[in-house]
Amino acid sequence: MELSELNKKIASKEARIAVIGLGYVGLPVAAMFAEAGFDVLGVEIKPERVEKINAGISPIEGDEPGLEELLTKVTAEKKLRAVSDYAALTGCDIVLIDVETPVDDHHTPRYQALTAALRSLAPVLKEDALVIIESTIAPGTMQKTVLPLLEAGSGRKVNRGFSLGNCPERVMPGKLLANLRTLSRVAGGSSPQVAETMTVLYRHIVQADLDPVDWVTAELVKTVENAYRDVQIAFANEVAMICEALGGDVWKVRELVNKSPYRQMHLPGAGVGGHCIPKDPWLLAYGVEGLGVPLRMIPAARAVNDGMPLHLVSLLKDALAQVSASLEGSRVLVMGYAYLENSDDTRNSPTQALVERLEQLGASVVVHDPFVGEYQGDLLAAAADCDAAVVMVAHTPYRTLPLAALQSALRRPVLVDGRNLYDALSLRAAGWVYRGIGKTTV
Ligand code: SAJ
Repeated sequence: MELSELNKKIASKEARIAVIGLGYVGLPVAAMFAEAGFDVLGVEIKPERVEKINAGISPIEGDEPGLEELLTKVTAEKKLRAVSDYAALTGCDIVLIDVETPVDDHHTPRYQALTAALRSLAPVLKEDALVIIESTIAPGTMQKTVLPLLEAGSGRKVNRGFSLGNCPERVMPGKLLANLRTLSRVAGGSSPQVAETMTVLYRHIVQADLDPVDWVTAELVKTVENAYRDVQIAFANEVAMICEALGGDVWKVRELVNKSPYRQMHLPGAGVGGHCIPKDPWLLAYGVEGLGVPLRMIPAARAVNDGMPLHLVSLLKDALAQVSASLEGSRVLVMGYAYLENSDDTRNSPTQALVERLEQLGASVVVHDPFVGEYQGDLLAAAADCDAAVVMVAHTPYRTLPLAALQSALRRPVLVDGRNLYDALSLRAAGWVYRGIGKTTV
């Protein structure tokens, strides 16, 4: 089928779409194409997820406005069906791949899920089908990893026997459907014509700009935009260190700096977690590995941000010393395990590094988080027998805490504030030994 044929089938919605990997990205994408009127086949390796999805139940935790209702609708209309078997893909004209692309402890991409999906897909890939990688990948991955696997496995050549593209997404937990609908996307095609066809396809679910590009540009846009954010946050964290050393208040400094036009200093904090920001800078760096590009800022920003939980430990040590106590043998109440405020998502949580360091130094830890199941419960009860409290996440319930009650519940009036939730002066006036990221210690 020529591209013109495929374009017609997309326009008439006869094109059969498959989505491999029904997670945070794949599931809403599959549901949205089904809602747009396409027959969509979801391929998912976890049988329990297949079962839930076919029953119209979303397996995604956390509050995702509209997703469950949409899923119920499109599965009831038989527009979306989930399976585990790749054989069903033989009839699909378009295949989207949304599998995980993590990096390991050495910051090297782990493409096992991606290569496994490609190896399973290639032999059953329909003649002239369009394959689109939506997962975030290092620049160069389309050319060096994806293309060879598909050509070898299908016995066909790109732009002759099949088309290929990269279309990264910009989802965020809690806004999956909204972000997919309203944020622009780049469509990186194996040829300009393929890129155009991709924009025709995505126009059915995306209301924002769809920019046809080559696939290296698509790989770069996604990894660069998140590396950019990581560097911006690291800069704010480094300024916080400067303010602590000089007796300043980084939050005041940031507020006044941002009054200057074209300045947008980010928020310092207890660390950078989540499924994107800690990972994507390393994918970008991997794209130029061995090419002699002297990367200094991107790895340094990662080191600064990964160091913030450890900096909180040193602030806590300093505060405990002020009440003649030490970390060794202390019991610490850690407030917040999610990576983001008012979320239950704990992926790459900065709190993990804090807990590990505290335990290495001989402290015991009680974790509390109003949004994460295993850490929910009465905060004041959790505070009993603790010598200090450390705030890691700016959850709204923590902003309105009865601080006098917390102080009475703790054995010592020590509080370390990783997210600028409290005012230093008023806490100190109320008898707290208070430390805050980017704030003077006296
Ligand atoms: N953080 C800071 N200071 C800041 C901003 C964030 O310390 O100024 C920390 C957060 O506490 C969190 C981590 O960084 O631990 C990540 O926060 P985030 O707001 O970037 O949230 P994410 O990880 O969900 O980022 C996603 C990304 N979107 C995609 O990759 C598609 C990111 O590019 C977006 O900018 C962000 O959502 C958003 O704000 O939409």
